[in-house]
Amino acid sequence: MEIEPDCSISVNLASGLMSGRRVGEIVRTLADLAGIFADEQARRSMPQEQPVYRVQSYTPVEEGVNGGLFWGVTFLYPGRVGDEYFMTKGHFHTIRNRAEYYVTVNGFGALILMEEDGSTRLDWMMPGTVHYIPGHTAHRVANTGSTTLSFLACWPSDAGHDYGVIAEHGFGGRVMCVNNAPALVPQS
Ligand code: S6P
Ligand code: ZN
Repeated sequence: MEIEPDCSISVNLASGLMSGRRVGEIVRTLADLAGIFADEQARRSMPQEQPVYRVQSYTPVEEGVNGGLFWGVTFLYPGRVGDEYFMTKGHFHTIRNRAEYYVTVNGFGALILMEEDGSTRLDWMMPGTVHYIPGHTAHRVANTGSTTLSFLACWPSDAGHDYGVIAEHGFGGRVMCVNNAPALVPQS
């Protein structure tokens, strides 16, 4: 269903922060990310209410509508669980061929991309980088810097989010701090 577009939505281009009545927001804390990091014991020993990331989104049509676009921004805070950088849950799109754009606003990180056969690669993120995430590609972001990593996103309104495959099998690699630098560590 078309919802009347809201012209009072704006984005602060210096920070990525969106404002407007129709901007939705979710926060993911360490408690929400059980089973996501390699070192589950380390995650459990940290304050569970600690925010790991915050997502704002603008959804001018209903979720599932074919032909619309959604817009969002993610603020991924700096930190680590053991040697693994704070990261998003990661997902495939439910409709597998749906693509997405990410644009980095601030901070430094790694976009972890996994094909359906499990092959996994990284795109480095820094202010101004534009990332085209093709269909059939799971995506997750890790903050490898010491400041908040913020990135804009635009994706089709019927894409949907499939977190199940990632929750069960993870990605083909993890972004870990190895000798004081981020590296993609393959997972067996
Ligand atoms: C939506 C887009 C982003 C993520 C956000 C959080 O398709 O990729 O807005 O939802 O970065 O990541 P996740 O994996 O928890 O949804
Ligand atoms: Zn997505």
